[in-house]
Amino acid sequence: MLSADVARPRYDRSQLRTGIVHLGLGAFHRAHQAIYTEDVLEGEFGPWGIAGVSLRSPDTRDALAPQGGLYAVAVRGAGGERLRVVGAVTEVLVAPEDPCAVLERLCRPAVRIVTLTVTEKGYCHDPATGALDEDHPGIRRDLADPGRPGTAPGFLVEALDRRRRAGLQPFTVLSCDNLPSNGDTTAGILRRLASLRDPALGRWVEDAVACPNSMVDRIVPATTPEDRDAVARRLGAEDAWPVVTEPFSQWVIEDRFPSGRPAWERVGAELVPDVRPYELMKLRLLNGSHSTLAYLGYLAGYDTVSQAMADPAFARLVRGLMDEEVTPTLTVPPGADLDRYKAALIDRFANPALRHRTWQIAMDGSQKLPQRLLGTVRDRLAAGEPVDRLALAVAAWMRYVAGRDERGGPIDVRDPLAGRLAALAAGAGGSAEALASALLGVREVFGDDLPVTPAFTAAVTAALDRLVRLGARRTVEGL
Ligand code: CS2
Repeated sequence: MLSADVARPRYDRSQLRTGIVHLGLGAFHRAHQAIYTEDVLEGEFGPWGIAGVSLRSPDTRDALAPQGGLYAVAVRGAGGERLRVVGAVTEVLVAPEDPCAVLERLCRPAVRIVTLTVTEKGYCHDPATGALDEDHPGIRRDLADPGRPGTAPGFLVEALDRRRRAGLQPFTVLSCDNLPSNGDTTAGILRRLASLRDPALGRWVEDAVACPNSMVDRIVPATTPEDRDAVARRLGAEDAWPVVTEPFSQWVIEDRFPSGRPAWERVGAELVPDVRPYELMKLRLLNGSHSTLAYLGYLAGYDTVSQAMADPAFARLVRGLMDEEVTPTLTVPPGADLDRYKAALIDRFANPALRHRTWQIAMDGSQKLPQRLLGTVRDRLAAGEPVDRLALAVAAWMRYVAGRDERGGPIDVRDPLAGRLAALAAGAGGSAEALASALLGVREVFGDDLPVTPAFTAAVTAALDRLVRLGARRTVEGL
């Protein structure tokens, strides 16, 4: 028996039909897009059940299948915790176990939208340019054997091809990852992969498949065993994998859904003609600060974002980064109030009820830096303005991926380029200058321009030198 104060689906789940396939069924999707769809179903029932697909591990399926897809969301904020059981996920598939089943779902006429949260690296693209990485091993495999895909682009293109041949409408592809112009980027990747297979398919993808841009925002740290136990106690039932999140949630979507969509605008999503200003505001202020806190905070010995934010020197750094270096590069989105937005961000980062690990955010930096920090750097440099805090964040990433913490212990660096970054760092010996110069040469991160921009390379090298000599805490304090 569920505790009486826990909200649960009020619609008849047995009547729920799948209209959305979601690739990348992680905690973020379950605490964000699935909640909006759940709210739509509560308000006005419709054919919008979600078939979730894990592209790698069976863990989520193994947790959710015995629960019939139900799971709990714990929303933790200043006012305590609210619990809710969500019913929108109708089934969970594990792509590597059965790619044919995934393709079968993607080809159902009733499926009208495919949403994606596959993280930056799941797009198999070059992070500096946004173009498909044609040498990506997964892409090469999917080109060689398109009927058994492994990557997200491979699944989408194969399913689109089958739909085209069957005379079905394509689905709308809605990226919900923190990429710049995530819809346009996805469209370019799909078009390229499709035309490598068949120019006619490439043209059809270009003409017929809508890929709206979207900005997604909710902080959803990885669930810990303690979270699971605490949720079970409050729920009055076991949930093998609940998700824990904050009260804040935002979803801004470009309204291009030729074959229909749930009425997400009725439940708080913002449907707008142009997502770009929202996206820049979010990627640069929130995610840029997050990555800054992650690398510097980790090096300074802080396990979580809220611990780092409790250090006045770090709180000052984030405020300075946002106000002095990021804000001048932004166009204020219609109706937004940047001062309130930034104040809310500070509160969200400081939320002690969330244990968001610096190590978790530090993951995949090679895929994140371009849109979180380096776009801002380019705009600042073009305006002839200083980039001190941004350069410090980049230097902290360099110190981090070199793989040794400030006490000489190993850092578990997770990044698709980890091996190459570690080899470059090893080749640089202990010198800050050599390390900066070696890592600035990683073109997928810094492009062709930044490594030859002295104002940037000098600022990064000076910051890295301070980090190596003084450590992260004292460097941040000395800003
Ligand atoms: C974080 C994001 O892990 C990360 O890199 O910066 O997941 C962040 O929590 C979300 O984008 C918030 O919307």
